[in-house]
Amino acid sequence: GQQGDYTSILLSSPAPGVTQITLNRPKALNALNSTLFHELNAALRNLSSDESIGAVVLTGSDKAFAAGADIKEMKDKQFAEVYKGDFLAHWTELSSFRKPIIAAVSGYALGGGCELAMMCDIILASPTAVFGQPEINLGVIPGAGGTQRLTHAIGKSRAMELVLTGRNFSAQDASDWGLVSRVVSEGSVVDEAVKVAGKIAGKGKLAVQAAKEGVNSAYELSLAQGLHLERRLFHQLFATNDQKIGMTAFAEKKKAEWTHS
Ligand code: CO8
Repeated sequence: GQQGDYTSILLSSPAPGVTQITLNRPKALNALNSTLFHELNAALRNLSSDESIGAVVLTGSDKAFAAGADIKEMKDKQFAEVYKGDFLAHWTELSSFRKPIIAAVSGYALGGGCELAMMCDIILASPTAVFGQPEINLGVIPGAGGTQRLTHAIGKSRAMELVLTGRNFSAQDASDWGLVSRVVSEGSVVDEAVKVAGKIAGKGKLAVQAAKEGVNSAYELSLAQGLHLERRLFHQLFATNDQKIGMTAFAEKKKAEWTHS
């Protein structure tokens, strides 16, 4: 079944078209080690090709989304090994996942945990969420997007202060600064994320994929290039059945029955 032989993640189906991935190393506050990442990547690869899945929720426990990369696993690594093996490169595979993925963050999202949340498309936070890039306290720097995605999300001065001091920041700060889309009531973050994922899973998958590609390109391209790509994606959707289905349903005051084609 879906669960496969995973030991560090749990898979569940909380709503039609939605898979929930729960990071599950409770004794290590979901510290991200290589087993966990191999399992996460394998699960995402399976979900990519699963036509029935429209969106994914990624979460941890009440206490920790993830307390960062596994410090014990990496503490004795040598330069030659990490450089030759491009340590962490495969840890960012999630950022090329084409379906929407929503991080539901409770508790600690530190270091690689914060970076993992930032690789997701939407972050919802519990009031208990604690974010931070504490790598400076370990003699290193963020290695999976913390100097880049955080800066894009919250601006240079804030990102610089956080990365240089390594101090944590609250769910409210994360919300005020636009890192997360909202703070939900305590205990409801997974339910809220599943609701959002379920809503997305009910849309036409081609339009969803194009929308995600368009928004993501805003981080990569100039405004002119981004607007050009957006227009092309928009035009391309007129080659799909779902565009005819959606617009005809509107005109006939019916509910669109997407064919994802
Ligand atoms: N790595 C390994 N083990 C960890 C980690 C971690 N990051 N975090 C917690 N643990 C372990 C603890 O060692 C402890 O194990 P044990 O019971 O065997 O002693 C167990 O989890 C419980 O932790 P604590 O007893 O420390 O729990 P507290 O409630 O007292 O404290 C904290 C919680 C504040 C979160 C604390 O555990 C902490 O500071 N953790 C480390 C946070 C950190 O520095 N994270 C950054 C790591 S570096 C990093 O992420 C580099 C990014 C690389 C890219 C990643 C790609 C996505």
